[in-house]
Amino acid sequence: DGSELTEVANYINANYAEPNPEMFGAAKGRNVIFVSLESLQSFVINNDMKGHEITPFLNSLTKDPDTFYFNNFYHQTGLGKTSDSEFIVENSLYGRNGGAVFFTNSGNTYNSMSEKLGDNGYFTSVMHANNRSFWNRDIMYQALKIDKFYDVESYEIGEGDAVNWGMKDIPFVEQSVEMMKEMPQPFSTRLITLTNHHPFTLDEEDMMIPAYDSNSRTLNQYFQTVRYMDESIKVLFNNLKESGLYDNSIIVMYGDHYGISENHNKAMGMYLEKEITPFDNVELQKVPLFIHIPGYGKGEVSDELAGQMDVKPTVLHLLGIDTKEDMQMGSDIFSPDHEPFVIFRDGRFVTENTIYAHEVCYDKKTGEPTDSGACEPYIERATTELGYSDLIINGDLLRFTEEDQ
Ligand code: GP9
Ligand code: MN
Repeated sequence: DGSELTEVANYINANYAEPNPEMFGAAKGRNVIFVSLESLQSFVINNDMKGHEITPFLNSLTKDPDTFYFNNFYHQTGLGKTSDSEFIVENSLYGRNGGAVFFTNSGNTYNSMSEKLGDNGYFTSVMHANNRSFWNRDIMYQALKIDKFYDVESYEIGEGDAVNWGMKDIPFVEQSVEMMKEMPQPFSTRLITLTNHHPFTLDEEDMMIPAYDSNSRTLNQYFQTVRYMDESIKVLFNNLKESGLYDNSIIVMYGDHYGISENHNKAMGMYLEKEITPFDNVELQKVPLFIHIPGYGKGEVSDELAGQMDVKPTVLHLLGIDTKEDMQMGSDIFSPDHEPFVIFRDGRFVTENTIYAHEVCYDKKTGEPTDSGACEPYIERATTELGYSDLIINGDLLRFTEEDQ
């Protein structure tokens, strides 16, 4: 009821971070092109596999003056995988603990990023070459007030254009840019890539680097599909430049969730040359975040500790859109008041000095268990925050905020 909402709102207000005046509105009026990078983890960035660069294009972006690359950024998804990442980025709220919120709460009222962008004159969409009902997207996108879903029916999948789960990323981005040219501007769209999906299979002609040779076929092939996805992002940038859309857009790209599960710890340990502990498993939940602002010139590699929850306020502030009244769990990464604290859906968390996993408090620097006192205050905060997010979703509390906004 209303009193629950007040309690949650008080918590959220107390954690609000004022935008950085230098960044607020830095991309005002521009199109926003989000790219959900399927299963991309940060460990491959600026790394090599037997001397082969795995992500040459993304690596070049980490050194690009128009790009902010966040190397200390975590996914916060649960069982809803890609759909959870979409939910988090749209709402700055947590998904569900034991299932996909896209299925369980698609009838709720939300105050999504797409809705806010729509209110600010944007045409909003998602582009993804899969069936529209997968993850219940067709229904949830209505609740999120997304204007249009370019699903598999919007694409022409010619001979040799599909592998693994469906359309290959390169023809997908090529056709997506063609459709972007027809969108009313300013627009916001989210491209959801697919080729780098378990079980990471690829046609031989698309293998640009060899497979790895551990006991895990999954990890062995992962490097090759990541390399292919990286190539598709290069194609995306080139085609955006050719289309004339590039200069008046920003491109925000993030890994949606892990690709290599803990079942492959042994192979992962061989690649990273260390034994994988629960501490390392938390660190392996890092996914890349790139914010590319053509012409900006003052980008950098940032090690600010942040998570997917922070994307919504960060991007809205870049566009000069206020979030002071929003029921959001994240905060603007560029804000001087941004709090370095990332909570996972399962209760694990990361702070500046500690990592908490399976009731053990680890020292961030050594990776060794430490006095639980260092984690204690954050354990309560994590429980509170997850609980408040659940309260909002289970009680459909945002329906009470609609009228007075
Ligand atoms: C399917 C794609 C992959 O449409 O988003 O889903 P995932 O299995 O990663 O959640
Ligand atoms: Mn996914």
